[in-house]
Amino acid sequence: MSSSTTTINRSSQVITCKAAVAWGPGKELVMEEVELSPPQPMEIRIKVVCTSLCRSDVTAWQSQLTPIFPRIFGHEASGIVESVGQGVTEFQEGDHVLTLFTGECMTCRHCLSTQSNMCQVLGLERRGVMHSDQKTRFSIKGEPVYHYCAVSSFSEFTVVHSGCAVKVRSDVPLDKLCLLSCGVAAGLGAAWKVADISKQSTVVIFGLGTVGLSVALGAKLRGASHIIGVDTNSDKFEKARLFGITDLINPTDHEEPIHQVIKRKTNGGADYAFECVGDTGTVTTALLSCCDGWGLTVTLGVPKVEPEVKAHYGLLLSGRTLKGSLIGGWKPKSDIPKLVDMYIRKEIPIDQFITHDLQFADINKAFELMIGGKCLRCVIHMPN
Ligand code: CXF
Ligand code: ZN
Repeated sequence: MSSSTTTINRSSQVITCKAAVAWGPGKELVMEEVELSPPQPMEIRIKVVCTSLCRSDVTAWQSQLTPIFPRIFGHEASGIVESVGQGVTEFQEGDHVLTLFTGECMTCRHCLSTQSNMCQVLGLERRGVMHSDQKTRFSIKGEPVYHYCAVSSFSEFTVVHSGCAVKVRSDVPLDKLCLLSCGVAAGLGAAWKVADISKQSTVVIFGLGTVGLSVALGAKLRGASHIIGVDTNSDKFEKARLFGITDLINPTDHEEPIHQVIKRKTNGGADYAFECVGDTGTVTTALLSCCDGWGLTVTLGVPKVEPEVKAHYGLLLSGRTLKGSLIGGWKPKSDIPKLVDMYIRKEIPIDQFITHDLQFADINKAFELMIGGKCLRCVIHMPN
């Protein structure tokens, strides 16, 4: 007699899991039991292992401008593939992955260009739904719960498009790697790929959180000779020195405009300026702080209010460049595995950015720490 075996096809089942749901702007997250659909064609379902809190999660959660609630935030995460949807050949169950808040379809004009990482198909999703059908995969009692950046990692499990995840080697701790899913990759890429900082150059960085300090690290590794850090919170200065910042400025200690202080220190302006605050007034200050001729300002921050940048046209006429960058200009699927290898070779000290390890149940604590300027990265560990 042959014994019968039952194979459970997980990829066709709805599961329930715990997620930290935001019910309104700025409202404390609530642990809820949510239903999560199976991965649809070309999607994968991931068991989230770790997720770190990024400033832009907090900005979007607080924003009254485009309230999309209830919502599951989180876009910087690592996990393990639990099941795959129809048509997925790139991933299989058990693969280690990082989520991507801006994906790579590999076939659109931008994915085919070496000059862009702005995928036209799987780019930044701002409406709280999935790219393929404008629907949510999460629900509570049948009512939709919206996504964030089509990632939503503040959940034990999530579903993402297979183009919005990158496979990583399985011998690297996922509790460290999650930082390469956004913040650290964004800063390093801005320094290396977008600005392509040269040796002996002068660099000024506005905002000394994880992104700003990743820029500093990138600048130091490129041999910049003078790295100036600017932040209104002097508590950040001690840590900043460890990342290679040689000169620290708190604008509240100065009466004259801060770009004048920087111009004096840099003999007429820095070679490179990086805006990592998310304030359009600071973008203008950054432009004013870099030099005529070749000064380059790179913006990385996401503005909380006023999205328009103001600058006198003469700043550009005199040779400056203003350039934006999303996830450091990296093509995430192709480039992030290279950063993972660099971490393994001890070329990128990701661990130094982790100031707190928290359990998922304490996720609101991470928000408090971020708002209070008391952390770099809080890594949130999901239950096993
Ligand atoms: C952001 C970019 C703007 C939208 C949300 C995600 N990236 C990193 O934090
Ligand atoms: Zn982020």
